[in-house]
Amino acid sequence: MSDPRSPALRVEQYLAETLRGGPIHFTLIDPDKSPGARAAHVARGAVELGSHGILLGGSTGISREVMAEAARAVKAAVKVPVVIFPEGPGSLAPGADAILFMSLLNSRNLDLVIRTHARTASVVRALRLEPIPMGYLVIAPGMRVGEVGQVDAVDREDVRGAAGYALAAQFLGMRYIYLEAGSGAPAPVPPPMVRAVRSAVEIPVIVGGGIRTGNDARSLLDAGAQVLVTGTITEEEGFGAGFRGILSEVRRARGG
Ligand code: 1GP
Repeated sequence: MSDPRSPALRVEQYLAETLRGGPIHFTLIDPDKSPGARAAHVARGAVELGSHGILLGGSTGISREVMAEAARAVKAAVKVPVVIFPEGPGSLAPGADAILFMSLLNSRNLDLVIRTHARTASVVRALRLEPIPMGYLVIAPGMRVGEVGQVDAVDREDVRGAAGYALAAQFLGMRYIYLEAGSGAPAPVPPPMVRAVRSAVEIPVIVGGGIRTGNDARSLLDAGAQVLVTGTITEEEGFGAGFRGILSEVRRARGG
């Protein structure tokens, strides 16, 4: 019998298998802006257009009730994984498949590096959320997460610095590295930085923040990004040309 404390790595298995076919896309939904049924509607539309998973999170001070309601509604609407992108302990809620169990690598606040994790790991287990070990690295400008996260943002030209963080994350056992320019950033993480990080590590490279067009997506995919995350575009423009262009570049990179 399997150990109930160690649920199968269902989402990680899905990610590994899907990534074997090429890069993938995740849609970030903020349950504060798109609660319950609205979140389900966005998720359904995104998945129909080819998104491979749903992240829930992204605002400040999200409540457990709002997160739980969104998780339940989105789970009922789509078959792809539903993963909590935590903003703090309030984001820990039942109903999702997994949680990005992430250390904010370049924060000056130890709570965001490890201390909150120590306080909440048992809650993650009790909620039966699959923890996905991830290094989270904020690149300038960083936007709101850069401020709230009290980061020393990595300069956009500092490709060696970013690669160093990523390799350290891998050596510490983290299984993904997320390069974050910040939600709503005027430009995504620079492709040369993505290229340097991708060639420095074996773990999958997730890139998010400021991806608004098919061209943005293409540059990042050409540089080696394996997971693209977008949020603002669907909030501001719905499923228009921008979102469709991004998904079509992901499909093209997968050879489809
Ligand atoms: C936030 O990187 C994501 O963590 C999404 O950013 O809202 O700019 O798409 P956008």
